[in-house]
Amino acid sequence: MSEPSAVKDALRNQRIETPSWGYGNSGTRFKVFAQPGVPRDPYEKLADAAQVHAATGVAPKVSLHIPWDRVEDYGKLAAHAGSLGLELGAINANVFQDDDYKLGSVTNPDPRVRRKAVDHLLDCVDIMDATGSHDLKLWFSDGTNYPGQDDVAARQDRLAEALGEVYARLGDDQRILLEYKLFEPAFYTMDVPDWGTAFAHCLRLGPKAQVVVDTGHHAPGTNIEFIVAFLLREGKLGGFDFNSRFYADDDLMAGAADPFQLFRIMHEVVRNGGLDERTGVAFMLDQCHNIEAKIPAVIRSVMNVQEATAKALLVDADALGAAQRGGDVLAANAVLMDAFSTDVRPLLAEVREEMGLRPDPVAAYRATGWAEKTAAERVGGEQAGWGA
Ligand code: LRH
Ligand code: MN
Ligand code: MN
Repeated sequence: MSEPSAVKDALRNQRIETPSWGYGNSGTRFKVFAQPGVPRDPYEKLADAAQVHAATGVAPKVSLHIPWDRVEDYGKLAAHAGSLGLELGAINANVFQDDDYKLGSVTNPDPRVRRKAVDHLLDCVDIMDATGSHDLKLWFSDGTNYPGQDDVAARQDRLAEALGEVYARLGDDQRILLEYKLFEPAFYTMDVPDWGTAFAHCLRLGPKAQVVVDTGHHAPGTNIEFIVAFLLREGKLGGFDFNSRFYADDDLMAGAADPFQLFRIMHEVVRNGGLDERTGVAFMLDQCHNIEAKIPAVIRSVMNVQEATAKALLVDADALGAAQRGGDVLAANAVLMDAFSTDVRPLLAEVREEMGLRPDPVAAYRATGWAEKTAAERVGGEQAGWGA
C-alpha cells in the first residue's frame, strides 16, 4: 500500500475529462427525452462542465465533438473555457453523420469521400491549434454489413493512408488517439474493430499515435484490464473513454454496471505507472444520460472513477508481490479483494475537504440551485448529437 499522503496526492492530481455531449439531450433511436435546462450551445455546455469541476475539483477538461460543437471562433471558446477555470481537451472528429459516409469515411471506396473525410480530420487539427488541445480522438464508424461488400484488406490500406496524412500534420505536442469498436454501426466488419488493429496502425504511425480504450466497445466477457496492462507496457495507451454497459455500447455512467471491472482496470493503470502524468493517459468519460439528470450523473461518474482509483491505490503492492512470487494464489487474490472491499468514501471526502470542497459533490451541486436556474433560463436545449 502506498503512503496515505501519496494516495491522497494521487487522488488530488488525477484529472477526469468530461464530454461536451454528455450535457446535451440524448436518447436511443426510439426516443430522445428532452430535459429542462439543457445547454443550447457549446458555451452553455462548458458552463455545465464548470459545475462538475466546481463540485469535484478534478474535472477541468472538456472534450469537444466536431461538428456537434461547431463555433465561429475556437480561440474564443478556449478563452471562455479558461475564464470558467476549464480547458478544452480532446477534439473528437465526427466522420459518421453525413450521407456521403454511408459506405465509410476514410475507408470509403470512393476517393472523393475519402478526401472529404481526411479534410475534416485536418480541420480538426486546425481547431486543436486554436484551442490548445493536444489530442485528436479518432473513431471511425467505417465497416461493412455483408460478406463481399468491399475488400477488407484494401480498406485497411485506405485507413493507413488517411491516418498517415493526418499524422504528418500533427504538431510536436499533439497526438492521435485511435479508438476501436467491435461493431455498430457496421455489423459484419468494422475497420477498427479491436485493440490489436488500433495498436498495429498506431505502431506504424509512430510515437504520437496511441490507442483509446472505450470500456463499452468490446465483446461481452473481454478482459479489458489485460488490454490496458498490455498497452501501457508498450507505451501505447493514450486514454480511456469510460462508461458502463450491460449489453453493448450502452454509454451508461462509468462504474455503474460493474465497479469491480473498473477497479481491475484502475489496478492495472496504477500498477503500470498510468497515473503518472508523464505517461499521458487521458481519463475521459464518454457517456450519454438519457433518463437521468445530466450534471449529477457526470458528477457520479467522476466519483465512481475516483473510488475505483482510490481502491487501486490501496492495493498492498508489497504483499501482492510477495504472494505472487511465492505462488500463493489465494493470498494474492485476497490482497486485491481487500482493497476492492475497502470503503474509500471517507478517504475521498477527506481529500475533497482538504481541497476546500464539500465532501459530497452531488449535494454540493444540488445546493447551488444551478438546475433550477438553467431550467428557467434556457429554453430549447440542444441534442447531444449522438443516440439522437
Ligand atoms: C462511438 C463513440 C466514439 C464517438 C462517441 C460519440 O461509439 O464511443 O467515441 O466519438 O461514441
Ligand atoms: Mn467512445
Ligand atoms: Mn461508443
